[in-house]
Amino acid sequence: MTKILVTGAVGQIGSELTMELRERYGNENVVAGVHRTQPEGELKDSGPHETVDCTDTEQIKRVVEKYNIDTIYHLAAILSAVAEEKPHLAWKVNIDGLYNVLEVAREFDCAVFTPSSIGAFGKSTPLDNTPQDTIQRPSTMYGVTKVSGELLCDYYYKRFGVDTRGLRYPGIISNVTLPGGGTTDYAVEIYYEAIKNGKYTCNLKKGTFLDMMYMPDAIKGAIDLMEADGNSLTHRNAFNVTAMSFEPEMIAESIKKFIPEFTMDYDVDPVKQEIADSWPNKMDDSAARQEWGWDPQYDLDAMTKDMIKVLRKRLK
Ligand code: AKB
Repeated sequence: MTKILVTGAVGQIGSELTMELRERYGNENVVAGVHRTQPEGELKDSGPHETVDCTDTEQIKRVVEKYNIDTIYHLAAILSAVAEEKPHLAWKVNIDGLYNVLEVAREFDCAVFTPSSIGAFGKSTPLDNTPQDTIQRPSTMYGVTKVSGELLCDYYYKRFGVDTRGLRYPGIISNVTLPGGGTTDYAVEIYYEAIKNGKYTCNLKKGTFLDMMYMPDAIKGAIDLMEADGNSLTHRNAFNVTAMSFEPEMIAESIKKFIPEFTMDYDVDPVKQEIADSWPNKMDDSAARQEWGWDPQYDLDAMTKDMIKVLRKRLK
């Protein structure tokens, strides 16, 4: 019987992933690991939750033992823009936290899913059609922690046999929980502002292409990878995955198809712009497609249509 712990369960990905895992594996078999923010609503009521600060090994161990956990989706992390503001905290959470999770996984024989990111690349990486295996010399603390995390997970698999797996996520767009402190957050905020005010001020400049993905694909990707036959995986911990690549004008145009009066202007955040400029324009995700069948369902217009439909109902 699969028994799952999700760390960072109230975060942008965690809140939706936890609910999907409960749907598939049974509510009582999926523990929401929460830290400062408490779960609310369905997330709180549908299954167990426990305090899990990933920087505290004993807390992770206690929950893994209590629920007989065999799989950990380790989503607790500091995102790119906050990591530049608080590099020491980013190291502590993203690296020490991951190390603690891997150590507990080694002791209790758990499989571990860890998200990496387009942030694991840097300016010397080929930015177009970024290969699966390529130069990774990021210049941000977030990137440093993501590359180190990929390598640490590879090491735990090779050295200790821990079943580690992971995806290099692009910007994730969702309508349940807002992201916090990422460079790609504009692509979520723009939908909320389009519905609420009919306009948006973008903090990345025109022409900034980045990979993106709608949340249902992000969640399906994580679960499909964890359910894949391990023997077919060569790149266990850092699969490039993308569903679309766009720049701000393109998402604005997509929104205008549904809200014709929508307008956008720019007020560039230099820190976020510098981070975005060091990330790929578009990754090559053929390894994920070949090794475990990655096949995203949403393109930009399909995502926009769904985002607007859901947010219109909720925000009006
Ligand atoms: C961020 O912008 O920090 C994240 C990411 C792409 O890893 N959304």
